[in-house]
Amino acid sequence: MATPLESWVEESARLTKPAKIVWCDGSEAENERLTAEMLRDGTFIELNQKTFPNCHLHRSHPNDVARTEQLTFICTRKKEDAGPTNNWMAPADAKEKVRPLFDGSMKGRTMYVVPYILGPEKSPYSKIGVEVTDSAYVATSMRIMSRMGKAALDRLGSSADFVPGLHSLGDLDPSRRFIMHFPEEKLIWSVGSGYGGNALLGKKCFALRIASWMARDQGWMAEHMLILGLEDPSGKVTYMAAAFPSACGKTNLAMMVSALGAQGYRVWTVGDDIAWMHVGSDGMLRAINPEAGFFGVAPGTNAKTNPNVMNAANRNTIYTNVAMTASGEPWWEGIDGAPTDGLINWKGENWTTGSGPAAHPNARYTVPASQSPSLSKNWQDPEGLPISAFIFGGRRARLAPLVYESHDWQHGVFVGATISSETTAAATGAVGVSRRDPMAMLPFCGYNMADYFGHWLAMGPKLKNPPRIFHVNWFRKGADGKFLWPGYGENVRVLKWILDRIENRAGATETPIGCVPTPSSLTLDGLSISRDTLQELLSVDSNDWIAEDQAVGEFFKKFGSSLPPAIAHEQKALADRLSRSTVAAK
Ligand code: GTP
Ligand code: SPV
Ligand code: MN
Repeated sequence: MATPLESWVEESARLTKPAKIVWCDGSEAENERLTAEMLRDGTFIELNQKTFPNCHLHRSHPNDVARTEQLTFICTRKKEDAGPTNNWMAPADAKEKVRPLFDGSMKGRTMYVVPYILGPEKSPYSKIGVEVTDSAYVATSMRIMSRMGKAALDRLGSSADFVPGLHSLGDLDPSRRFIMHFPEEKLIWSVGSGYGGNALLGKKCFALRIASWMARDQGWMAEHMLILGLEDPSGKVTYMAAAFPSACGKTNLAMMVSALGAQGYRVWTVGDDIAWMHVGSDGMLRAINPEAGFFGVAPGTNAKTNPNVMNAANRNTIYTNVAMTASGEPWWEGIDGAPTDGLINWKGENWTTGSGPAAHPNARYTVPASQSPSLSKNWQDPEGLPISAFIFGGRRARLAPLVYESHDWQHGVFVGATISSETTAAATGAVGVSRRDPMAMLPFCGYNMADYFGHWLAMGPKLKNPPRIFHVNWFRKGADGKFLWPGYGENVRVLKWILDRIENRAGATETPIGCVPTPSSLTLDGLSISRDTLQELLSVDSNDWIAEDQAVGEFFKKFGSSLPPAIAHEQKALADRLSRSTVAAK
């Protein structure tokens, strides 16, 4: 008898009508074969194999270079279950709309069956997905980003406990592009895009949108968070998880080379984008990284900002939409070294000064986590690692101080729910526009965000030692329009302050929004930063925050009566603290 997986693959093939079906085993030989095929048909361009062994360049269609949030839907029977921040379609309507786009979409092409495990192979918290796709680029990318192939099939056996994801490139026309999620039946349909989070279905579609739904039902958390370990001079490692919106610094923070290395503070990478967290038997929140690779933003990456990735992405790496030098090496804006003669831009054209960016601003590398020198030796701990702090943040040119600590769990949830950030090139649409992005999950929460806030509120009391909750902002700008804080490896100074708060040895000033470092509580040795700049970085202007809190109140109105009262209460309490502080100042 056919297994549930075999039946679903057969059904998918009846719909998409591929010329042949290949079951991926994840082996080296298979990867070599797919790579050779892609080099032949132009999907892959060979990079310099002497300096970048087994590295390849993929150029996606110019209209398909980032996630497309306006074409991404949560398809639940009831509209309120998707909530006011998601695009919604009824499941039957969604299938009726999209089925014709899959009908015969793989004619004359190969269908790859890509089984994968999200999470460490032996972890009880890991889950299985199977993506069926007509893109060899997707299949080879999934091999880097997840535990793909035989291990997943072995773990699945004849069980029906997997999340099926049907993917086809279609004709790449955005008017026929849909990324559909059916959380009630744990199913994903994606057509018309070959790019990143639209097409690697284990990433945003499963590990965040479908998983967040499962997590709410099952009492755990699926979050858009990096996981890092901060080692102190005694060798003790404290784990922290941080949620920043897309292209706001997660990969860089998780992989940083600490500016306080000489003093014994080091950062170890556990994950750079997604955290799955369960209540451990010890009452700690325990995090696993569902992924096995980094799909990171290339522009801005260099030997100063992220030396670990520069040392990791020089072999066995897929580059997408970067530029290429005359000697066949990858190049992007912000890499070490100026553009050289003969540079080819991300579209494959000769680049000239003034012809726009050579690499697409959302160009990416796909690199195995195992290649990073910063990888934690515990990164595959099956029980997950205990999280002592949550850090929220975003790009805020004004207003938000370098770092502050919330008063307690409920206040911290409010702080996360009010994240605001300027939009980036990670999604199509205008860049640099401020928007609310609660917990950095606005594009990734698979259910009603008001219920999601409720789930967060409910998780704290289940923990003996809930993580302390902080907010950071690396992106505050001065009057000259320049960043006030150097960022990158210097961010360890903020992580150290967070650690010192957890261990009750760092000073802080109470403000209406939370606790801000006293200037002397930050370790600034070896950093040249003026007193004035530091003051500006740490300042909290109550009048500006009054306007901010009102805007927050407006944002929450969209959830109507489903907004948890505790969140509304926090918004009001902040207003009261702010108005008291402005009265006191007069
Ligand atoms: P996604 O993969 O889209 O989720 O992005 P991410 O959150 O992992 O962001 P990433 O670390 O890739 O950084 C995105 C951009 O922000 C890059 O161009 C970085 O160079 C830049 N960036 C990261 N950290 C800092 C920082 O501390 N300061 C400044 N000024 N820029 C930063
Ligand atoms: C993000 O946009 O948050 C990413 C890139 O991590 S993608 O996988 O394309 O969603
Ligand atoms: Mn991300």
